[in-house]
Amino acid sequence: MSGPAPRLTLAPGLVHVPGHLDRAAQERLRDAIREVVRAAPLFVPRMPRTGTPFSVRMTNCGPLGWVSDETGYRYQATHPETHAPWPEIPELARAAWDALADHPDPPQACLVNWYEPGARMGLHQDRDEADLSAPVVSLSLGDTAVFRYGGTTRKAPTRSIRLESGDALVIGGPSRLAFHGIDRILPGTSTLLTAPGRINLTLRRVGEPGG
Ligand code: MD6
Ligand code: FE
Repeated sequence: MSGPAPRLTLAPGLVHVPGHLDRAAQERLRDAIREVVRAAPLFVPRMPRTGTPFSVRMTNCGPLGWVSDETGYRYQATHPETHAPWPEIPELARAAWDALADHPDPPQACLVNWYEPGARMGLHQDRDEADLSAPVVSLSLGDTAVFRYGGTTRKAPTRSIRLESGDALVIGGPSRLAFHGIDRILPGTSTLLTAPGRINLTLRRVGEPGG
């Protein structure tokens, strides 16, 4: 293992850690996510009210998982289709939280997003968590993504960076409610996965602080 990767502060509380996971760790985490997907198959989330499908497919691990359908966004303890409890958060993802979150409690939810080439994620805030004192820690595997971020209002100017396989991103502190999204995936930029595409993990605290 190499030493800790440099941390680039993009805005107060918004920190990019290129190469947080080396190649061996990426391979182990990829294999662990394959097991998660075997236990909790990817599903297609739908927009509240309209039911428009997302272009990413999702699953979760950890005590709680984030789901979205016509009735709204929420965290729940079971898979929306199999109704089984979510599998455990892989050790390496837990370790990334411990290294980067600067929070005393473990993550309660780990959302797994699968992007095929052409998939994207519109500009949004992560605000379905009652505990906004904890950051969201994100890990990227596979093809590079163009990640866009702005301020805490939709009107604030935005910038973009590339998130490569093994990179971590922390959204916390004054940036916890910053708007962000994925403009596109750059197919063929990584050899980690057998299919072109990208996996993103986001680790979160969900409950009330101290709850
Ligand atoms: C993605 N990530 O990287 C989408 N949210 O595919 C997110 O929406 C995200 O990377 C909160 C914190 C970090 C993130
Ligand atoms: Fe997000």
